[in-house]
This record gives sequence, structure tokens and C-alpha cells, in this order.
Amino acid sequence: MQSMDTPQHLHAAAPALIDRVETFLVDLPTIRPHQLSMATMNGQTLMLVRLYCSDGTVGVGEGTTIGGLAYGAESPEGMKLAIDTYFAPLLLGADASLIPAIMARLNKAIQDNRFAKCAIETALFDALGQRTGLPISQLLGGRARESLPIAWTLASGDTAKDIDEAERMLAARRHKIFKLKIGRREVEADVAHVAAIKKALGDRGSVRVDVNMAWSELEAQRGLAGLVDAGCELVEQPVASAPALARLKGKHNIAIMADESLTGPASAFALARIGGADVFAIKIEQSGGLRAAQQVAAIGDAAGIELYGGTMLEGAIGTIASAHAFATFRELQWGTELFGPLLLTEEILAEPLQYQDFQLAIPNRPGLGIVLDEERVQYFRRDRKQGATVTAARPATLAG
Ligand code: MUC
Ligand code: MG
Repeated sequence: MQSMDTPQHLHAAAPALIDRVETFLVDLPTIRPHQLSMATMNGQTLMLVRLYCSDGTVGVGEGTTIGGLAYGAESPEGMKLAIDTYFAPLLLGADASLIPAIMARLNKAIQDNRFAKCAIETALFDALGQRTGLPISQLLGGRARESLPIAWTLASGDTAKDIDEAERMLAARRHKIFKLKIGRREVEADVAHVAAIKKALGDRGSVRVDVNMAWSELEAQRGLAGLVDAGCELVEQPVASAPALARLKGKHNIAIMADESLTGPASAFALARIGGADVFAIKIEQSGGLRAAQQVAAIGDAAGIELYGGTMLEGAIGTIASAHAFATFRELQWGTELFGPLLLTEEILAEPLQYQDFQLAIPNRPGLGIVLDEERVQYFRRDRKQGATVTAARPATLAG
């Protein structure tokens, strides 16, 4: 296709063509059951994709979901199938440095599949970073910050356990922003749970909730009033409908954040038009890629909507890809929740990510700036026999 060819004068060196596309699934246990309104997670599956390029660079990307198909229309298994069957023929032979052209080709030929597209774009940027010696955040336009505040999600399903877990996070100086997953129980029981946790933490920790669309609009009216009294500062996606979000916004003294309603730039624009949110929870996978996430951020900025960096509970690769994108946002008033790797029992990086002083440091090395522990990655592959012995690389966990 003509648009995929680069004029010779633009290339200092020969183009790096995509020679091979590899996908596989990695299953990792969680440190404790993670209870959301729509699913309880006991593990996370990472769909990993590697793009092998003719200049020797190899880019890696990741796709995750929450509770298989419980959260959205994509699953790790489905992403792998889609990439193997439909994405790979469009990628093979393409000049890997031409990321916007490749993504345009994918977007033209393939509807939706935002998570899989995000995994591919991550791998392309990782490879471009190796090729140019630049971190992805620089390739995306440059960083506004070197580290990101990281919220922790309390979702054990038990109030006393959650308080205990929050205390350990505070003592370790790892998290002081807490997001509570609610929406499984009666509204009043959930509000009492939030009030008890906020009372125990006082001013030492801020408390937010994520209802994951579980409330009707009437339940939300009751719930929001109770949450204000409980000292909760923000509620994430209390109801499914965007117009209902707009009707709830501004009625109570609590910020309304959109999450599931945000499925890329067009949805961000539609939400901004109807005044559907005080805050956008931006996720690279939900947005359809790193540059699409930047577009969502720009729409939020332009509409005076505050920003938050969300997670699909990605492993280390998706988490660091998100961090590079969020590093470029002009505003990030509500911080981020890039704690995904900390919810998993197993470390798959040669050097763990740096979480300290309530922040995640954004790597400054080329591409994603991380190195996979290949032996451990292979050990946890779903399609490999788990014969080898691998010792635990993660130090004792603070939760569970
Ligand atoms: C969501 O809905 O925000 C983020 C944190 C967590 O525990 O679940 C996710 C998904
Ligand atoms: Mg959410």
C-alpha cells in the first residue's frame, strides 16, 4: 500500500520491516481475591505480543481485561486470536517506524478491538524507542513529570481487612490514595463500609469509590448523598448511562468520574458535550492506544474536565506503557492508579518497577525502559509445560 512506504530521503538507515508477530498468554495469580461489582479476580491473564523487526529491534506490548469478558467485549484469548488472524497479515512487511500509518491501516481494516490495537501500538513504540534510543514518553512528545502518584484499590470484600491493608500501605509509604470497590451490596451497606474506612484513615488517606456502573440513577442519588457524609471525595462511574452521569454531576459535593463511558476520543468528546463528568479516568487500552489516550486527555483539558490515569489492571508492560503516556499529559489533577503489577504474586521483570514515596518512577531508558525476566515469562505461559523451578522474585507482599 502506497501510504505505508516511506520516501527514501526520509530514511537515514534502511527501514525496519516487521518480520514476525508473536502472541502468547501469561497467567499470573493475584495476591488476594480482588472483588469488583461485576467479577472477582483470582488471577490476571496478560496477552503479550512481540513484534520482531528487520533491524533487530523487538517491541513488546500487552493486553489485559478484567474478569475475562466481564468488563468489556475483548478477552485476552480473543485478542490473541484477533492479532494472529487479522492484525498480523496487515503488520508483516510494514515499516515499523511509521506508527500513525500502521495504526491508520489497522483502524481502517479492523473495527473496535481497542485493547488489541493498544497492545500493538505499545509494541511499535517500544521498538521505535530501541531504534532511536528514546523513552516512549519522549516519542509521545515529552514528559511533564518524572513520577506518578499511585492510588491503591481496596477490594478484599471485607471492611476490617481493607482497613488493615490500607494501614500497611500507609506505613510502607506506598499509597495514600485509596479507591474502594463497591456496588455488590445494598447501597446503605456499601456507604457504611466506605464511612468506616474513611473514619479509620482520617486525614492520612483520601478515599474514593468505584461503583463500576452497578447503581440505578435513583440508587446513585441516595448513594452519593451518603458518600459525601462519609468523607468520600470522588465516585467513579456510579451508573452506566452517560446522560445519567450528566444528571448526577453537580448535585452532590463529590466529583463524578467517567470510566466505562470513556471508550476513546469520540466518546470523550460526546461526554464533554453533555457535561457528563468532572473527571476522566483515562486508560490506554480503553482509549485504543497511547496516542488515542493523549487525544482523550486533550479533549478533557479543552472541556475543563480534570484528569486521572486509570488501569485495566495491566501487568508491568501495560502499566509502564500507561505511565509513559500519562507522563505527557499537561494536567493530571487526580493522579493515577497504576498499581497493577503489585496486585500480582509474580514478578516478570528483571528489575522490578520503582514504587516508593507514594509514586511510581517512569523509566528513562529507550522504549518502555523495562527488561523482561524471560525465564519467568516462559514459565507462566499458558501453552508451556511448567516443568522448570522458578524462585519467587517478588518480596513479601503488603496485602493479602
Ligand atoms: C476500573 O474499573 O477502574 C481499576 C482498579 C481496579 O481495581 O479495577 C480497575 C478497573
Ligand atoms: Mg473504574
